[in-house]
Amino acid sequence: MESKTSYDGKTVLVVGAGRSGLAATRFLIGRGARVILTDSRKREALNGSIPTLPASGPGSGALQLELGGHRPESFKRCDFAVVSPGVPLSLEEFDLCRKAGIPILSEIELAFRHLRGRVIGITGSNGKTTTTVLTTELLAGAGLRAKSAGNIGIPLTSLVPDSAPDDIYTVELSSFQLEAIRDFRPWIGSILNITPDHMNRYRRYEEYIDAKKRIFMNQEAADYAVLNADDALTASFADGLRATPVLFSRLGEISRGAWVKNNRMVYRDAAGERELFPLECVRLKGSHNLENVLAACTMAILAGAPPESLPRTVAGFTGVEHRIEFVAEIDGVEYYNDSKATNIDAAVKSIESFPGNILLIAGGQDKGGDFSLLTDPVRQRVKHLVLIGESAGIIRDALGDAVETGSAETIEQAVAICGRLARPGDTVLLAPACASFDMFENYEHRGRAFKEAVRLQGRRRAAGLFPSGGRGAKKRGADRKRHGV
Ligand code: UMA
Repeated sequence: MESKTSYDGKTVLVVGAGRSGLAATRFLIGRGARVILTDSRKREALNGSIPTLPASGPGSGALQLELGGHRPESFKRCDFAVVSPGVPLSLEEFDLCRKAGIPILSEIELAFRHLRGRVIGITGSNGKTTTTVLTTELLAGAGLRAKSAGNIGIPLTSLVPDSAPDDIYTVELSSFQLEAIRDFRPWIGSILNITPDHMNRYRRYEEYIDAKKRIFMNQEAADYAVLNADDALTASFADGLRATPVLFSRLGEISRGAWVKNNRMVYRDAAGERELFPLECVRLKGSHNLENVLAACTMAILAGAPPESLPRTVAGFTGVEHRIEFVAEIDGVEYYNDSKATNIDAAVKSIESFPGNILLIAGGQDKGGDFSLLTDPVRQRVKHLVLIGESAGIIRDALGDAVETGSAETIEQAVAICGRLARPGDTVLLAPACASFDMFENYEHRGRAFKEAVRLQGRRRAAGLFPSGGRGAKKRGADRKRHGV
């Protein structure tokens, strides 16, 4: 990895002025490049996030903005282009780069070319963020210098300047980010699982799978490919990789990696089989989260964490914001925020994490998935469904009469409806199965809005303003905050 390359005299086109584009712009200007930053949105729509540069001195005159649309000439006259994850490579203007032989790199690729330290790359349709954060915590708990980055919300480029050879970067990777890598080569790469997602960006499911598989394309035998033995598709990738495959399984025995034996997590490698910890140590809800813990432990051990250092961190890990996050208990009803359940499979897993009596809030921007896959879990565990957002009609049609269904204009209204209908022992769950962009800036914004609505409801109940379905029920620590489960 070249860490000191200068871009003096180079012109770089950065496409997309979101978090990735801005981080790439700052980095490139710091290395002497002249940057053309372009975004289809106008300046007013970009929330004032466009960087300002000094009028004179280093960096002055290095930034040219092209907002409110993309100018074809810029795609023809740059040395290379850096594409943000949210910008599809099918964007017409990129054909101009391709015709002129101009490389198009993802922000992750740019970062990798300069990063000092080792990279653990984690992708998959679901569980990426939880696994990324837990892996980082397991490594830190073992005294290693680990940091999370990537799709989790921290552009990898922003960490390059302070990176050091001893660092380990646990990088959450989306299929979008992997589409435009060239040399990116994680020391440890993992695909946790694959189910259809982002079908509004890909023409065929295979294209999405192929994008995910790119995580392994530059690996060599000294690298590791960590795969889920319980997911037939990802397990099948083990054959034909140059990297050394290491598997994890919650259902069966495997020869190398982490698995479950007699309700205990064990790890087996050339040194033999070791018990890691009893499953009761895992505080996260749902079998999908057990897979995330297995994956994280496997990667942490491969990256040098002593197995005996893991139980303490696992037992203290209560999850990540917006992923089946416990928000409050109000009048005996528990509220959970799973705003990150942005696809159908994630919503199914979320619903299946609870035994039943769920009041579900779902809906948002449709990504082209098959909502009828929600029918069985909803029929079995959901007692009332409140739909929000653009996709409300499509979901209602797909689910038919599977459950009593209502709708709401806002998330506050949806929480209020659920609060009225819920009885003690019930669970109100936000698991949208959709993207958030029709009503919110992103899923974090949606999750925060949900949590605020729940807390408001708690305060109103405490003030006796609204009678609840659970009125008269013994209040079990109303609004008791207990993040994660
Ligand atoms: N834009 C154009 N031209 C286009 C399309 C978009 O200029 O043709 C512009 C938009 O107007 C916008 C910018 O591109 O201003 C958006 O770029 P972006 O969506 O890539 O936003 P970033 O802020 O850079 O966020 C991205 C990831 N976003 C997406 O993949 C959609 C973030 O993941 C990630 O945290 C961040 O980089 C840092 O790495 C979010 C996400 O939703 C959480 N990811 C998807 C998911 O998890 O399902 C993949």
